[in-house]
Amino acid sequence: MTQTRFDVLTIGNAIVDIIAPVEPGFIEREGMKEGIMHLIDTDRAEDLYSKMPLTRQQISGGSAANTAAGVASLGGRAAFVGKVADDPLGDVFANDLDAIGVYYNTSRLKNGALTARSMIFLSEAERTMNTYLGACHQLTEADIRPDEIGGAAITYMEGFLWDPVEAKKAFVLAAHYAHKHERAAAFTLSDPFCVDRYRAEFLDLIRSKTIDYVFANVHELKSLYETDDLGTAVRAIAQDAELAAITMGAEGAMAVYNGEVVSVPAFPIDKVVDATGAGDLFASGFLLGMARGQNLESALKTGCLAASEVISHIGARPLLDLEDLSKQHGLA
Ligand code: GMP
Repeated sequence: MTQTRFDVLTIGNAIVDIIAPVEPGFIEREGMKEGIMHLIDTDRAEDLYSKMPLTRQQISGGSAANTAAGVASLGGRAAFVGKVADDPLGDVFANDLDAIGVYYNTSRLKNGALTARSMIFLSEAERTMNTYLGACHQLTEADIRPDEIGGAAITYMEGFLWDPVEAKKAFVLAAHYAHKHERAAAFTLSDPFCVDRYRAEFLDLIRSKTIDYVFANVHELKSLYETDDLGTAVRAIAQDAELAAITMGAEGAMAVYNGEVVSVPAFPIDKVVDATGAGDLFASGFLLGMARGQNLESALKTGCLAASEVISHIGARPLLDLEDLSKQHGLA
């Protein structure tokens, strides 16, 4: 094996979150259901965007992109593959990755679809999301470069990529390139509903060893094996996967590797301000630990520490330098 160029390369939906508070009545007047995620088309996306107050905050998101940002903040060499358009929000997305030191070189989409955005309206009690997927759903095999994947110790992908047919092919091709270069391929189950849509295919990816490392929270894992009992689900994934990393919210996280099970508690924090990104940042720490050959316990602890930072504030990207934070806790 040659030397690696990246510790972790992630592939996923490239989305910008646009967050703004709205006055009472706005949600209802616009025909939205408060607290719910609505999928919207181009016209609706442009209309709603124009109605957002100028005080809106634009923060790049996307699950796998958040993970790459976390790896870079921890001091790792990170890369991201995902599709944005040649438009202002595409610039926001690329600039945010550049600013944190994530390598990002996917060609921009030029056929008219806009960069994906999730407009998040904050009312008194709820976050109401309106997500337009646009360009991010047009990732194809042509975006998967053997030299980039082959240069990454671990390639980590979102289960969400199974929604668009072309992205699914890109996912499988990336796993193939990773193995061709004797690297590891990992994926996250992403969401319990996503697991529901693709259960048989996800199990096949794991059992056929297309994927080496599986990331899941307890809801996703139980959904995969259609059981309410976590122990049953953990025994099943231990049989099927070489390595599984399972997040358990306030209970911490667990890794199962060749029959060995290691658990660590959650990193204590005063208050969970916004749980968005917890799983993404856990993955950053755990993946970087594995890429650097740390033991399971250290990798899990780095994951929990990174997660604790991102849930202490609004937004799914770290605000503190996670490398400094991990040094302070004796983990770097
Ligand atoms: O959900 C991913 C990770 O985020 C978990 O493994 C924990 O490390 C962390 N996490 C999630 N929810 C909580 C919580 O309520 N409290 C704390 N301290 N950590 C959490």
